[in-house]
Amino acid sequence: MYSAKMPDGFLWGGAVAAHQLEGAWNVDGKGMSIADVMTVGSATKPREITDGVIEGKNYPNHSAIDFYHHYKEDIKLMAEMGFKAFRTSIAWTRIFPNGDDKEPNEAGLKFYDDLFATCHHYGIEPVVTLSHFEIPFNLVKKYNGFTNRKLIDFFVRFATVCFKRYKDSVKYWMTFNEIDNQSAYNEDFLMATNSGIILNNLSEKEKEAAMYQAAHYELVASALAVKVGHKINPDFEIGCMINYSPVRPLTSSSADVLLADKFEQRRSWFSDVHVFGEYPKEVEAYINRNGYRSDITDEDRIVLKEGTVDYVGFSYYQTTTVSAKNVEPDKLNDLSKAVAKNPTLERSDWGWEIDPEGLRIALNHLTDRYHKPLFIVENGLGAYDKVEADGSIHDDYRVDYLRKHISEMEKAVEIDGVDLMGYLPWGPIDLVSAGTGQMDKRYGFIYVAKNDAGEGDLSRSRKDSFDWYKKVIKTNGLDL
Ligand code: P53
Repeated sequence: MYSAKMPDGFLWGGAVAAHQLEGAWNVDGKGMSIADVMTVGSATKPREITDGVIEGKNYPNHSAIDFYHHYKEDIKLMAEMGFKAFRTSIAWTRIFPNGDDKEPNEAGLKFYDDLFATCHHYGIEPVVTLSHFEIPFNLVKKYNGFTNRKLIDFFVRFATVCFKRYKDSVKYWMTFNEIDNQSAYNEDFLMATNSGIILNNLSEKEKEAAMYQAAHYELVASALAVKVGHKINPDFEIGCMINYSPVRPLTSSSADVLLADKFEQRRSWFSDVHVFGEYPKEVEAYINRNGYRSDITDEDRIVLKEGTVDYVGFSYYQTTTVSAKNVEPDKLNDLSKAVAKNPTLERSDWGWEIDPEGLRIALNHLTDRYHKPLFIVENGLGAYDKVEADGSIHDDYRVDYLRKHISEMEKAVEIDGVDLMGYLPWGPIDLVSAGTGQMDKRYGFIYVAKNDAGEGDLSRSRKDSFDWYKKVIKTNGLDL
């Protein structure tokens, strides 16, 4: 298999999000977030988003893997693998429990002081997402989330407090996790997690309009944060974060090819605005034609231009295949309607298509489009693991998946000249799945004894993939 040494300083590590591992959901002054009102689901059953916390329901994020009290031992294990970087998010509700509070919560700020100090103790660079699917629930209820312009101020206040407090302990930042997920605006889960919008009674048109308006406010909030951040510390590297899935036509027909292009335009505009500071023509025309995003000011357009990002962070899980049999190119609105099954690819137990070469394609597309450094901040395979009688876990399927993806990544760097900052696969330690709320959909090199029903003593152990990834990092990617 192809392999190559990565450049010096390449950031090998892993990525998590606060709400998926910390637990301690109401400890030390933390407020309720959107993640705290999502029940457990499964591969076939969506998570329920409840109106507040309802007695008797199973909310897996409330306790998760209790990283809040185990982070020292967990970071130590990551250091043992040789991690150079660790991506996590700052739970907004630890800092501003209601989102619209005037003053931050000191106990929350202190937790991240200690976490980042622990990382630095082992020479691990923290990489921090500001908003990762954990908007304060009070902002959802009181303001309808990001459909309200006031949210810009609340987010910027939160970002500013974090930038000032962690000025010397965090260099790499991202503003909104997978901001482009909401292009599938009919999905309640994606609108709630991206923008804090509860859709219940909206028509499809209203949902789409809400998405374009909310995303606009998020992009303005992101640009303002980038500006503030660079003032606080000019050495900050502040990126955007998208869920990048290269698009391809199911057949070579012009209708399929045009649909694939339209799909790409309608999905990549979020990062276009982040990187170029202006809306692309196709999306501007689409928005105007439909009368969406009624509130955009001249001042907003200036802010977008002034707050462009330093790098493009992205998750890569799968490619997307589209068919004009599903939707004609000129009728494309909700992107999920265009998606077709790719007959050439295998799938995970959760139906996610597995396509390692797609990662090389992604790295090339993004480089050609943006001419910016790239950062792979998520990639990985969610799988069921089996614990043997002696406690060992032989996750060769995980190693196989990651090895193939890393090999393609190394081709992109070595052969295609892509400027890549690092590789942070998702969930180096087992955690709560965002999409399903399950514990048994596992990504980790480190196993955590807890299952979907919430049973287990939370003990940590090394899977076979632990030693494999350690070797990969030690050889800077040469020995896969
Ligand atoms: P889970 C949807 C589509 C692609 C990535 O996902 C997604 C989602 C939301 O589920 O989420 C990202 O846990 C996200 C992480 C998440 C990870 O991918 O559903 O940034 O929070 O855990 C994996 O298997």
